[in-house]
Amino acid sequence: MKKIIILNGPNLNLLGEREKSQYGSSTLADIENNCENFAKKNDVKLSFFQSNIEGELVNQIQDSRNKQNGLIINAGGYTHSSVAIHDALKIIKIPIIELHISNIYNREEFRHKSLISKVAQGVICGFGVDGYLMALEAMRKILK
Ligand code: CA2
Repeated sequence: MKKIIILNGPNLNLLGEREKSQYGSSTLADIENNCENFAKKNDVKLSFFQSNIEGELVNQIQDSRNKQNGLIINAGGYTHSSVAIHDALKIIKIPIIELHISNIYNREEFRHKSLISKVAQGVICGFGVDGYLMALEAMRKILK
């Protein structure tokens, strides 16, 4: 059974509480439930991790290198600034998909740059929380 980890960065623990016009009304728990349903149907073992702390995300990425077959990451605001997360992702040798709920390219200029994209196999953004399921389906195909 393939193992996939879904990492979420800062503030994504507050999904569904505010900025619903940008990020929708689903909570992170709703997203995890939808992903678990996908996992059950597709014989995938999922893990989830969310942190507001850059170093904790780096630790989790490092831990994933020998334990997971694929990694999906919404690094939140760290997408645009974190050399440490970029470096950690570059070191691991498993496929990586970058994910964003919103379309970062039709928002503020500072969101147009991603340090994650350089080390990701592919990027899904702008499809709302459905993007998590799209990323899982893409990862399932990569790992086939
Ligand atoms: O669109 C995305 O998924 C983002 O990664 C979300 C990040 C943002 O900094 C990126 O540019 C794009 C921010 C997540 C903030 O989440 C909130 C949740 C509830 C209320 C307010 C913000």
